[in-house]
Amino acid sequence: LKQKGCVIWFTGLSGSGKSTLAHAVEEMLYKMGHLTFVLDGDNIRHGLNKNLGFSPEDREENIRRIGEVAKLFAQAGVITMTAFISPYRKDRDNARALLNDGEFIEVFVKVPLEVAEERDPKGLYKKARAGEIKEFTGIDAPYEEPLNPELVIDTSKLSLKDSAQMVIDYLKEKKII
Ligand code: GGZ
Repeated sequence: LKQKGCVIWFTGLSGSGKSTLAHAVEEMLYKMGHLTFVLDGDNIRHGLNKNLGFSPEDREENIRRIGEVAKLFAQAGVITMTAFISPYRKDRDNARALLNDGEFIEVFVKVPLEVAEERDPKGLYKKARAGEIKEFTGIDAPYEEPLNPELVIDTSKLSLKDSAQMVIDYLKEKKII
């Protein structure tokens, strides 16, 4: 195999750029000949987890299942990227505990709430502020910042290309690719 199976776990607010960044990393890795897969809302929350909402319990179960699926992909030798808010530290730590040391790379996609809210690509922050969506992360639901992430990437300061390159450099440094 050209790469070591691993999980790159992107975490951050809605609108932080997790999914965009994961897909940019995927494109770079693809060009280098590596096998990758991105798990995100499009393929998980609309499928395997379509019976789950956004209560604390449902978010916990969402992340638990994603952790288990990501582990299977990693065992198959795939560079697996997950792009979910994953707001609870405990849930992210549980996902980490499923993998061997060095195989779980937590990437905090850090932007100020004001920046995410300003981007508001789907108009969800606006709805949350208007009280039309309850328990919205960052507004009336918590986001617990990672304490010891492998990487912190501020997408309000770095370009998409430079952000993706940070992940690629990390994978090279750790001899995953
Ligand atoms: C947060 C919500 C909510 C609430 C719907 N809180 O910008 P998006 O649209 O595409 O990203 C958000 C996505 C979050 O799903 P996750 O599976 O990543 O969340 S978690 O890890 O917490 O389980 C947003 C949309 O779903 N969305 N309602 N109340 N985000």
